[in-house]
Amino acid sequence: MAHSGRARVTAGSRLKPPSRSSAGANPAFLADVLYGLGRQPKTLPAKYFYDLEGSRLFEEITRLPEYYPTRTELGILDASGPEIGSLCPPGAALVEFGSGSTAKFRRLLPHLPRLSAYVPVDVSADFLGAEAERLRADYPDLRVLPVEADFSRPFRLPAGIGERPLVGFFPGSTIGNFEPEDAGLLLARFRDLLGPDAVLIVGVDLVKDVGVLEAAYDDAQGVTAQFNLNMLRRINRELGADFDLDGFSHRAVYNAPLSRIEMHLVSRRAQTAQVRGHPIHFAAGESIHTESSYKYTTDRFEELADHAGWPRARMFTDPRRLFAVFALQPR
Ligand code: AVJ
Repeated sequence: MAHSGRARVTAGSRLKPPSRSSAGANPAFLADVLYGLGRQPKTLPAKYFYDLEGSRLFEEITRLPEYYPTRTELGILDASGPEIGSLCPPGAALVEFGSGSTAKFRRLLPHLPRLSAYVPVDVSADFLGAEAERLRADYPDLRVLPVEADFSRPFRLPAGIGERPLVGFFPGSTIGNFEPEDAGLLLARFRDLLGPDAVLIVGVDLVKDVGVLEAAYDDAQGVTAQFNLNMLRRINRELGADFDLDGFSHRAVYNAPLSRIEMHLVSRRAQTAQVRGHPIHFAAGESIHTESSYKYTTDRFEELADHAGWPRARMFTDPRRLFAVFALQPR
């Protein structure tokens, strides 16, 4: 299965953009689902939120009044763009990890001095190809070199790119979906990939009032609830399961000792679902942990980055200090 060789597998240990791919394309899906639902407590990997409908629901989430991260990060990129851009070496190539929509790259682009190439890295080839075409049309002088890869695993940059100074771009607080230890390992891998003259621009969601955090993951319109439940809908469709979606409710709680928002699907009653002939029993009130979204203080994130080989950190934030964009340098 996809997680073989990893000692710990927790909900949300992988990422948002990865699975925009089409139905049933991932052969590890069944194994991951049976593995997660066979554990105590039950879990499902957050990466499986993003089928077509899940990606659409996530885009809807980013526009919700309660979901502050996306608009706050875009505001920071606009307000601090000139300063962030001035930290980036002229003529650099920018590598975006889990590029998704490229909307954030487009906001940063005007501030990047003579960018020589844009390298979006994403697991969804279809998505990458379409976005690359649109960018080429809008910026005919920009070299767009998409890489189809899971950035949480080792991958190669396109030939010729290594000669240029490199800027890494990892927005969206995607790093929050990793367990802190894995987040550190990931930053260390980015350091090795990007080299000693790199700059890494990372978006990080900050610790804040519990009410604000929980509302962002449990909105009044119930879009996040639909997003969470869509995981079961996808399992029903792609794995021939028979989850009763009305039998589960969405729950988002802030786990303060671990500084993370947890999303759960809670069984409303005792019930049994079948997944490809495997019975999965639920007690009333039993939950499936579907996602963790870690929140950092600026100090804690700088410490994590420092230990991962990024000792120099500039921090940019919004007036309410909801979100931070870091520009990290290896020396
Ligand atoms: C895409 C992982 C950054 O954790 O805020 C949004 C995903 N989950 N609402 C986040 C998400 C529920 C999002 N990330």
